[in-house]
Amino acid sequence: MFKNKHRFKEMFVSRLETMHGKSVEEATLTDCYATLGSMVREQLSKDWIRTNDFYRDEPTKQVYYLSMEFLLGKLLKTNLVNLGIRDLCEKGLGDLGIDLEAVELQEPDAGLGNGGLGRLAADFMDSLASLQLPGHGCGIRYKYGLFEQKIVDGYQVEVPDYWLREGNVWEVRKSDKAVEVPFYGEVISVTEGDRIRYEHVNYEPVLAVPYDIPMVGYENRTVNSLRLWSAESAIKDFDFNQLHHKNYHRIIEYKRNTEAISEFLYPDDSTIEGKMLRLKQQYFMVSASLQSILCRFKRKNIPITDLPNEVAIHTNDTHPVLAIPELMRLLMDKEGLGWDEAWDVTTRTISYTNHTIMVEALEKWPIDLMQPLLPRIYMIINEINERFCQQLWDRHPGEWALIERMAIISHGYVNMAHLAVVGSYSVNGVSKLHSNILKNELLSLFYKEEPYKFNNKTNGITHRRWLLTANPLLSKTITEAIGPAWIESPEELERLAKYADDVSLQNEFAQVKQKNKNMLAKKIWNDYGIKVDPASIFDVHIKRMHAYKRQLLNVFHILDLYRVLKDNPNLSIVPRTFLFGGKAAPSYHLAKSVVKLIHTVAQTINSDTTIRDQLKVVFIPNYGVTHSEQIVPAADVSEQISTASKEASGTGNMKFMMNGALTIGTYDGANIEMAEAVGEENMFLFGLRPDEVIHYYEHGGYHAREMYNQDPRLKHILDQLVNGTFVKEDVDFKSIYYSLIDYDEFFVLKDFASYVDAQHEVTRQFHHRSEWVRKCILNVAHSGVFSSDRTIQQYAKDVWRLTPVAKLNHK
Ligand code: B1H
Repeated sequence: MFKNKHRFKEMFVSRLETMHGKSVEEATLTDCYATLGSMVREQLSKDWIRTNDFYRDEPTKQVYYLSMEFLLGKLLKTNLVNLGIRDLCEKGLGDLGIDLEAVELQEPDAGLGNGGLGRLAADFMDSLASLQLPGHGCGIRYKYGLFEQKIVDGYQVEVPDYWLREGNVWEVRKSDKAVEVPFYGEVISVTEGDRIRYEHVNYEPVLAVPYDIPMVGYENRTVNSLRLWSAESAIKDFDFNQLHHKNYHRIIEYKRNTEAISEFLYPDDSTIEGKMLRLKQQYFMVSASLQSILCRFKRKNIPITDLPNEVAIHTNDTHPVLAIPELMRLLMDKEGLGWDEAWDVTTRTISYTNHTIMVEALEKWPIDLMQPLLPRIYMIINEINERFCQQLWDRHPGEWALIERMAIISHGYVNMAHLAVVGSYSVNGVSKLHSNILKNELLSLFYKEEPYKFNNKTNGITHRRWLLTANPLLSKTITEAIGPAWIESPEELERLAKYADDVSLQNEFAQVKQKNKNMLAKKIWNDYGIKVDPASIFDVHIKRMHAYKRQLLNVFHILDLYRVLKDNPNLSIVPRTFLFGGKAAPSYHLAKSVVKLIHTVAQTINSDTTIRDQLKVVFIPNYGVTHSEQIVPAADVSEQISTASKEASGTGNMKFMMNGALTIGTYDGANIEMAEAVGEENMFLFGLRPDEVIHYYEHGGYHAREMYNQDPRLKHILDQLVNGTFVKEDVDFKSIYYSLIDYDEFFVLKDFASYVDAQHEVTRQFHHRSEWVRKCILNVAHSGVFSSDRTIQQYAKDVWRLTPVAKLNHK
């Protein structure tokens, strides 16, 4: 269909006419987007069907990646790139006077995720398809994605993100594959010979309707699927008689409650509130996915006990861990297996990744909530717990305290991480440090019992989206230097290392960075009316707003620099532009006041002419995937400054590294492995080490107020928060002030001096252009190992035991 430009143009014009009744001259960019999108969908559909047929007919093990979040961003551009037709389309549209890039930007971001965990799932989908692995995503088709962040007077205001308003060209509704998910009701037992079978009766059914989205591999004709479930009323023919009947209100209420299940993404990163709706969402996704997985498996007509050889089910954090009792339910109640057989199958099928050690993010569901909503599931969890505790008792007779600490159910709560570890065959963390913390701290008791379950899979990012597509200029420079092999095999980027001292490559790199910075500066001017100096250091801190990610530490450094400039009016420094972006959870007041603080500081600094534009502070509102793609290629400095031990891995850190920014960061998450790969001398590491942080948490000994009293810089900064400097209108920053002075849980004051020193070093080194660019090149060169292709290959081999499906590759 897209064989040549001429044919493409003809098709585009005719499709535009039939779809929108418009000529090219009259068409809006949105019309062009819808037209091109539908052409691309059509183009890939044959390969999609072929891939599906292959998976159905051939004996290939499939993996299903269950995740409550898939932060997909936009798909048109990556699909064009992966299909290898972007150049052709760009030229064809160019002839018609249409700018492809502008068309691509019309697509709304699919923001079905909060942050790193959801974006990781999306990157994994890309790697699975690009590596020709039979892997599919299962999630929820939220009607509203993560809220849109508006900034009003410097405050975050949340607005619903109705991303489906104009429809979604990538999805295919599969009504015939809908399944029913049961809620509430009772469980009865039925005796059948010498066996008791349980039946869930009088339940409230919810219809789960799948919408499939193609996941296109890179130039390999493999198209996997992401199946997103939408909740609908299961009352098939709406009985109009009921309208006049007393059930009317109940029906309306049922319909409303049902549809609410897939209405909103839970807008929280790293905190869990015991919300009924969230639990409903989790079970809805898990039950629908497992029913559909089993249905597909059963078409193969092999014994159900072979499931673990044919299917791997991965749970992205504990959010889908109800998959364990749900699989037990289906195997026992629907397939007729006994407990032991069902448990054997389940614990050989399900694997689990932990993504955080933050206590508030470790899911615990009150029994009072779970039992009435999911009576059969709760019953099964209870039985799993009984048997597990019995087993512990046999191994450690009399050790009540130990058993209590490890129990799945205790003090009225179901501990989902414990259920996850007990019910799966593999438990992994997302960086070496994080996996070690799981083994030695958070899950140490479980590690002692079953050490063989534990492993590490350091996160990765898809270099196709984050380098090849997001940074075409750098990609071209790299390919000119070392050839195109890195696109298929990102570890080949390593070959750049030997040219790091090459002056002409350094110049190329520097020019590319400068062009990307110019583009971003222009965009900031167009979108926000702020003038930033493209020659200044672009120092970027973009991620969710959270105390442990320490946006505050960055702000404190800015305030310190500002003071130095005010105290020395003639001082000239390397100008800096500080860029922030990130959403705060709507109920997270401290994070929201940090958003306000950044705006307040930005306003003060940006409007102060006495510092001669040497500092600028910009907050990018509504930060998401698309912003990230525009900002990362233009960054000089990447801020990865979480409190050591708190950021499980981070993935933004890898994106910056791959795009030639230098990292200022702590010894946390994957930063440590980045340093191993590129060498500490090519990063700016500072601050407490993870073991020091853990030691302070366990033994005390850090007194924030002393730091405040000892370091006049800190005293000056903190006082400004409450002494009137920033107290205008109704704001003051008392809550921030006291959160630091009284406790400083995340060691902001403790790490301040070390951070400022590291920042001085950044400034000093930025002066030495050649040396700086050399380091940028080395960072890119050693970033290949952080491709999600490497991560997915490790999961495929060690956890899921999959083999690639090379047969699909008939070009
Ligand atoms: C990560 C979450 C998370 N860890 C609860 N945990 C959520 C927890 O809606 N909720 O309730 C949502 C998300 N997200 C992140 O996962 C880690 O903080 C990052 O360090 C890591 O890179 C990322 C991917 O592994």
